[in-house]
Amino acid sequence: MKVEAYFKDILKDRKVHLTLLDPEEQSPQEAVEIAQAAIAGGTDGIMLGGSTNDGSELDATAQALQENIDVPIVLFPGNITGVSKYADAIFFMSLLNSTNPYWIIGAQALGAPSVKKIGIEAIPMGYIVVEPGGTVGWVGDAKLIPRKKPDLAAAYAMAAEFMGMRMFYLEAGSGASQTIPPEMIAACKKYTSMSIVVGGGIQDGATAHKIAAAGADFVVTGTVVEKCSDVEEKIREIVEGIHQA
Ligand code: 1GP
Repeated sequence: MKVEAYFKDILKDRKVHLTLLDPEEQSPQEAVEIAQAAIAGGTDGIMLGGSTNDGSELDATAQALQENIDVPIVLFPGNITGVSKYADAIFFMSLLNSTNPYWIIGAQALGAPSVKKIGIEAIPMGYIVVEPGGTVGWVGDAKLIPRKKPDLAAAYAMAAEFMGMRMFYLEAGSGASQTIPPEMIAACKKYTSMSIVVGGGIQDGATAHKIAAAGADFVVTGTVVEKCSDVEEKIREIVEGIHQA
């Protein structure tokens, strides 16, 4: 089954948790160990990417994961170097609130031929960066959506849906001190029928629950597994919070 259909199938019953790994943060073998622990804790898929990516590290990590895990591996590209033939799919994203056309469509055009060539599934996704925004906000020249303006986020979501995108990612920035506000998630959910993805700064089950209860279909965590000693237990706590929503 294709990855998007696989996730849609899960969404009929419950919400989805994805674990984000940055190939630059650990060796391929360590990435496999973290992924296996996260899967044991209940994660539904592994996202691979970062704001600064080296293509060879990405390939090595994606290949090691493909040989050792069964859940979908989805690329989360930070630039044109974020493509690998060892993944199952790619979130083909446009940073809609960037002020720089490179991040809205330039990198996508440059990367599209390699996506076509390797033939992996491309899942169209609108992506916006909200305050505080972190590294991706800076790198992506984002005009950060103010936290107190849920309607602005919803306007971007509606535009993304009208342009044919099927997923919409609200990003607070990796390691953000504040997560996406629940009212903003609820507004995007209310005005569109896309799958809403939320990430940035989610570190515990209670927060994950709040995010999912507000309307997120996908909850993404990354940094938390880099910091904790028991990945399986931490992911289980987060996944339980999401499933209860
Ligand atoms: C970053 O939204 C993701 O793109 C995950 O953020 O690393 O804070 O979990 P964290």
